Amino acid sequence: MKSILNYIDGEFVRGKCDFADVNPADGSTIAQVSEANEDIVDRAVCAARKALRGDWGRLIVRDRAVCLNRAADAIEARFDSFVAAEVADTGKPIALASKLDVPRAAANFRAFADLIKTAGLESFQTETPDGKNALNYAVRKPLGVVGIITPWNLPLLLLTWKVAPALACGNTVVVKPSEETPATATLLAEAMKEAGIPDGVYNVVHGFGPNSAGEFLTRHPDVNAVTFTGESQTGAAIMKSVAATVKPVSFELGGKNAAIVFADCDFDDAVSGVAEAAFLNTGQVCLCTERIYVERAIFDGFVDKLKLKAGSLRIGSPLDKTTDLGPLISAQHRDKVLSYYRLAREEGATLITGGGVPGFGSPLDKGFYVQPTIYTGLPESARCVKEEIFGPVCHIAPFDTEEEAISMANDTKYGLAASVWTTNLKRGHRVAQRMNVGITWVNCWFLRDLRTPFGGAGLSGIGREGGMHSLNFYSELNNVCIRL
Ligand code: NAD
Ligand code: 6OH
Repeated sequence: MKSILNYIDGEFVRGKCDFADVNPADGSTIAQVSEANEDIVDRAVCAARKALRGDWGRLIVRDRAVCLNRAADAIEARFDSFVAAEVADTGKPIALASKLDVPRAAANFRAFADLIKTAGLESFQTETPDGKNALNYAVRKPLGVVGIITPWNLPLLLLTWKVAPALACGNTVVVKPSEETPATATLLAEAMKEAGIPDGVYNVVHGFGPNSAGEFLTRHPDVNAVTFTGESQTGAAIMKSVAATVKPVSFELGGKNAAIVFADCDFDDAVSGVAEAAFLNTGQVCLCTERIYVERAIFDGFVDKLKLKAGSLRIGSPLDKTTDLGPLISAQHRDKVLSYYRLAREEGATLITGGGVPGFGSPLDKGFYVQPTIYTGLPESARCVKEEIFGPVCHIAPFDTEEEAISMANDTKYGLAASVWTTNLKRGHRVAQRMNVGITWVNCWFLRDLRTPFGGAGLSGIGREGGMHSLNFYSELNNVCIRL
């Protein structure tokens, strides 16, 4: 059986206990993962601190950028291994991992290599009371050791989205990937070595959250900042854990995202776009749409067409290049999603399609599959309309006025993303700007430019990453004031 080990100071390190890495497509065990205890997490943090004082800490910005580009090259050189590891761990279709996850990992490194070379900082000429001048300018310094904790839905994409800017700013990192998907963070260690990134700059510890590697990392006094992507409740637990040592945090959390479809939309584009937003990665993307508001004039036609789209999705083996929908991540997560399918019935929903588990008559029956599911007819107060389900499921409700649609879309404690579907340019801008979220897409969804601010309001997060926002989070700015 394959072992997945911790990675500290350039060496693979075994802990005292193992846990199983399970393939969600058939329930088989892929590997045994070595869990880091508190001592191993401490060794990783010490190695990261030591590396700050070594060659890495002395690199000029241009050479750091070279290292990041070499990391991207190393990912691309091992493209097939990264895809295979991500597909086995997550059960996502091979076509998706090849198109989205692994290319984005390389793109994350390249984007921040480019940005750090050109990033400027503000300066001010300040008039002093005695009629003279002072000059203020800021310098960018690393925060130090950054703890990075990531989820299982887009493991390599979300990990590198944080590792790349952290390294661009000269930090060192200790990463704790999800216990469900430990493989690609570990493979990245090999790519980092190949890229010539000094030992101790990138460290990996494996394990769970509470009373395990996640908590040991967030409460470690020598970790200078924590960046986290995952559930809102986990964010709350991490806030408590970092409070004692007052660490800065950046949180990208959950969502209960809305799509608003106006009668003047390009109908076929809107159906395709919303179907992708509801079902991509089996609905396990924080940005996925679980609430769809459709103008009454096209409501019935839209529901029919979305049902056809859901019915045409090919559910099957992640290794089949034509598969659209793989399994959910785990038996536990499938239980959660199916509990919402039951709850929707209890809450009085009309089932349009799905609502159960597909049968294959093959080993895939041991996988954690569910059917893509569409409901209508729930009141806005229903738990299925309010709570994040994180599966291939959406609820469609009609609206009559723009004002009503905006108010329903904004009636949530989350605030991550929204999409607006209309061919009326003014309406597109007007509605998009009134969404209480971090990102609104008009006539598209999950179209990313890595320089833009990314994050959420309310329960969906704290802070923004992306472009300069990432550089500013991962840097300590020292303002120098000189009396002239
Ligand atoms: P999760 O919060 O359960 O776990 C995420 C990570 O946190 C894992 O590595 C886990 O081991 C760790 N963790 C758990 N408890 C911890 C603790 N007390 N201290 C330290 N670490 C702890 O999330 P998940 O189930 O892996 O991912 C699904 C959730 O993530 C969904 O809510 C989804 O919306 C959200 N998500 C958000 C974004 C975003 O960008 N906003 C992106 C992806 C996923
Ligand atoms: C959540 O599941 C997806 C998050 C996406 C990003 O963080 C990104 O940078 O595209």
